[in-house]
Amino acid sequence: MRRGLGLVIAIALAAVHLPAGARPAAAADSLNLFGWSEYIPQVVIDEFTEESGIEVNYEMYASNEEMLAKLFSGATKYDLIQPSEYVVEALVKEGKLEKLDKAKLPNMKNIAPDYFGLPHDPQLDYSVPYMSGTVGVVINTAKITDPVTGYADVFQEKYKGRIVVLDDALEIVTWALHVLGLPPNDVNKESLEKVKPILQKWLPLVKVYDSDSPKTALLNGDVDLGVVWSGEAALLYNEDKKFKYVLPKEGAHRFIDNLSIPKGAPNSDAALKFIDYILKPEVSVKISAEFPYTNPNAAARKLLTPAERDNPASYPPGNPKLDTFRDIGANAVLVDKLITDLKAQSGT
Ligand code: N2P
Repeated sequence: MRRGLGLVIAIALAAVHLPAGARPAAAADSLNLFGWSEYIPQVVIDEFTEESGIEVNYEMYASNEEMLAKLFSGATKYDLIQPSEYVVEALVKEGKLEKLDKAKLPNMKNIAPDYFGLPHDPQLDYSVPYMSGTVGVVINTAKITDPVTGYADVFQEKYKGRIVVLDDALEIVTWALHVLGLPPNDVNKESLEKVKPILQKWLPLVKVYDSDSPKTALLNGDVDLGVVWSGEAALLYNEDKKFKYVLPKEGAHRFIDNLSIPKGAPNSDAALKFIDYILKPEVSVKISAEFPYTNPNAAARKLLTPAERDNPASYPPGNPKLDTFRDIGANAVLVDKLITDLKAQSGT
């Protein structure tokens, strides 16, 4: 690996096995949307099409790295992507995002003020917050009676074969960094050497890797605890109060997922229309209803039901101050390799 290679280029070069992408739609009134799975309600997309006449081709991914690999494979010209904050930081650095025409985004006024001034895009010139959330521990308290307060409590021999985790290399590595008391953004060759022995113990305990719908294995009783996205934990809690969500005591981070337009997007006007559409409070609450993450839209938050507002996974009590991920450059490739190798060793 050449030194100093940016994250985006490094990821693209590392992507050797790419699934065939959908071809861009030829019609002028169309939008190629590439977003996270289990995140954008179909009803929101359908109502947007009804109102605007713009056909939406919606493709999904389960990690930022998967999105980057496909974006740079060039198989499809996407108009709208949904990168997390650390990926926005990298893409902006490398000039890969269109500057947003704010005159076409009047509903940006609805974004809560604390989403401005963050390091990845302080003025929100290239990204509009879609949803925010945390990653934490979820426990089926009907099955697990011992206290579980952090990562080290989850990854115990006695829970072998009862654990679900996100299928996300960067996430997994940062949990081990937290356990070592190392800053989660200190991801490099040296720190990866330190987390390796921990992960060698943890990964063989895992039964299910799932970033799309980790709630499923918990709901159907395949596993009893795990480390998942907060919105998934919120859905579990809605289903049954026995599912408890805790922010790990060793440290947690919050993510901010955004809508951004890749440089050279063929239908950037349609993309701007979609962004402004989802910023309408009455649309944004529909997203919260189906995918109960932390809504960055202040006007929409006022429309949430008390039950939605009181879901502790969606809106953590005490509103703890949590850091976000930063761009780790080409070290992303080392993270991916470490987890791939360890998974192969552990036979999972
Ligand atoms: C939605 C995934 C949450 C995104 N399924 C985590 N950044």
